[in-house]
Amino acid sequence: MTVMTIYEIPDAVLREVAQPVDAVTDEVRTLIDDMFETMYAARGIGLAATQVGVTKRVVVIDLQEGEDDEGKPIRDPRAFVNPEILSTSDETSKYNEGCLSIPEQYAEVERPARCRVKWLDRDGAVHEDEMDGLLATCMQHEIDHLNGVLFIDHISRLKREMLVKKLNKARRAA
Ligand code: GNR
Ligand code: NI
Repeated sequence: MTVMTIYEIPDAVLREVAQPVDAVTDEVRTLIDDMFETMYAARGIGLAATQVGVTKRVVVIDLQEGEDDEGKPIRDPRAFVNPEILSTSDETSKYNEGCLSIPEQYAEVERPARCRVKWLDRDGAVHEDEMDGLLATCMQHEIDHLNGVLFIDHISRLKREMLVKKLNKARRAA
């Protein structure tokens, strides 16, 4: 198990379109395990392979809701290989999004409130499900990464420029 490097803007890898996985092999399962370790270490709720510099269509999500009696997070790791949005609702919802590739910057993003998604699990089995709430938002955010799209592409140019300036200022101060 390895904590991988998370690439941040303006790294060019974040703008690449990821390639579909043709078979869920042990190599893909190792990537999934390393992505979970990386995501938990960074305290994120989702991670796309693109963010760790691997341009394959692999996503991990754990909404990390709740903790046990000892205060440890109750884990619900979910892996998605070749995730595909089949349809989206007309109804939208707004969520204050963040991204591990744009550290500590947040902005309200409007997206479809629900989406129907098809994917392969870590054993290569096909699944299809209707997602809503934070899971729907996070899945759309992660599939965007696989297509080289970031949440800041969904906000106004003025807000984007302000956010990037804030990030660069925080980086200079660090
Ligand atoms: O940790 C994350 N939180 C988050 C909050 C709202 C909407 C999407 C996300 S995903 C993000 C981790 C990340 O960058 N995934 O690509
Ligand atoms: Ni992100």
